[in-house]
Amino acid sequence: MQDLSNKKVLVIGAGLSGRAAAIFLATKGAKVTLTDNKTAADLDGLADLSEKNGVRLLLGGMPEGEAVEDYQLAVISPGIPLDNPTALSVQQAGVPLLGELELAYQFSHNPFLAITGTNGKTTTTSLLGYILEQSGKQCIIGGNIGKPLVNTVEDLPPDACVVAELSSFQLETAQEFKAHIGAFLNLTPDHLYRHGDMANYGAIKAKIFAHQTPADFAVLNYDDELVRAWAPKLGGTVVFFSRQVDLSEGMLAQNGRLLWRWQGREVDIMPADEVLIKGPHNLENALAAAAMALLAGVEPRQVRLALQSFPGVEHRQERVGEFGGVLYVNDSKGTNPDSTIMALRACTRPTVLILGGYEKNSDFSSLLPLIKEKVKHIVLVGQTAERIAETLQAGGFKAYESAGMDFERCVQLAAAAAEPGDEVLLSPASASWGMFNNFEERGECFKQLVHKLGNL
Ligand code: UMA
Repeated sequence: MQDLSNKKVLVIGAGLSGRAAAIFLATKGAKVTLTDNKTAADLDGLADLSEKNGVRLLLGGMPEGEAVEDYQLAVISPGIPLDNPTALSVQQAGVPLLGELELAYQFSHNPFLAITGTNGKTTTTSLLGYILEQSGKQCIIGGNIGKPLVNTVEDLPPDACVVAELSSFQLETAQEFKAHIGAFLNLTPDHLYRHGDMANYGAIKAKIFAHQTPADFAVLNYDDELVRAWAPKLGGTVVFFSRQVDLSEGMLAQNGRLLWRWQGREVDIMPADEVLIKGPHNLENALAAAAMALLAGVEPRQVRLALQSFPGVEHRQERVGEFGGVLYVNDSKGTNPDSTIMALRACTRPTVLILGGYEKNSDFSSLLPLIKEKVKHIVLVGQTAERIAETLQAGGFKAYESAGMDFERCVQLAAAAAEPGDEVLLSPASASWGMFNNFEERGECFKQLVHKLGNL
């Protein structure tokens, strides 16, 4: 990577990613300006960051007279689209623009084990990190999972690796980035308001395999047609995983066992029902993580031990507790219809479902078959409530009510509708924005409200 000392760098967006990038760039001697649409009043801790690191702040948007062409580099936050006015003016002025992932990659000396896909990224990333750690391999776990990479990648020992959850937003600005082992889990509609169509969304996700050579690995879900179709176009060695098909090579779930068929050998890893995280989608996540770990040199025995003990991820089908015979499950990470479908598939009790949140123009009709099969009552909340109500009505499902924008009331209504033996599932099929800063905040709020109800 270039020498950044005394370079004028603009960081766009002062969230997690932008702040980490600004601090990192400042430690490299760059003259950093950090800009955000929000004002100082809405951004906690920025004054302190600015003072400690000598970062100039431009808040409440970029002022009119700011000479964008004077910058030598711009680093954009993943949540900000490239057609944002500041990003456009930077590009028009010919200033190189990259994201924090690319910055982290350019300063890293260790291999990246990276995971993308519409759903399951967080679980697979956490699980892979867990397998590596349990087997004694050193790694850091970060990226879209909520931990910026740029401030941790540089100081790793030579035999460590970077385990990264990567979103399409992060991959969009990748340039030289290469995953030594990359995995593409699945592709279903999400973020299309930003990426336009599925072809473009898929192509951005497939950038996880850019620059790979046969010495690198592209781990693909054979059961997902859109993902499988990338296989002939990739430079890396393709390794399939499949829950459904008895392939001659790859990581497979066949006849109730996890099998690793690779380079002419078959290793029987374990019985599939010993994998602690449950549901068909979690089995796919386990197959992907196991394949990546084995390719990274972990012994099959250690993969088995880790899969037997990995408890899952917070806010992802997380059991909050059972109160009055009702099980409460927090799936706040269910931010699109497909992830809610997966959560519903794993439900074994009559379910009261909490749906709704920020409007991303998702089509909710795909939820209807499972709703009719498993759900007895729905409480709607947030911006998408009205549109989901129309979908439910059109689909002939009438057992729903709306809590408007009142999240506490929505949890109370759900609890009131549940009887002993039921499950209350928060899996909103929508992002949290508009009511919360992120899905973690929404999940924490849900858990607190549930415990409050439980203590009554
Ligand atoms: N902002 C502007 N102008 C705009 C839009 C936003 O200035 O036009 C500002 C906001 O006021 C805010 C900042 O940009 O202060 C937010 O930046 P951001 O949205 O990139 O959020 P970060 O806090 O930096 O978090 C980002 C990822 N967020 C998104 O991609 C939306 C986090 O993923 C990631 O964990 C974090 O970097 C660390 O890498 C979250 C996410 O929702 C979990 N990801 C999406 C998903 O999983 O579906 C992709």
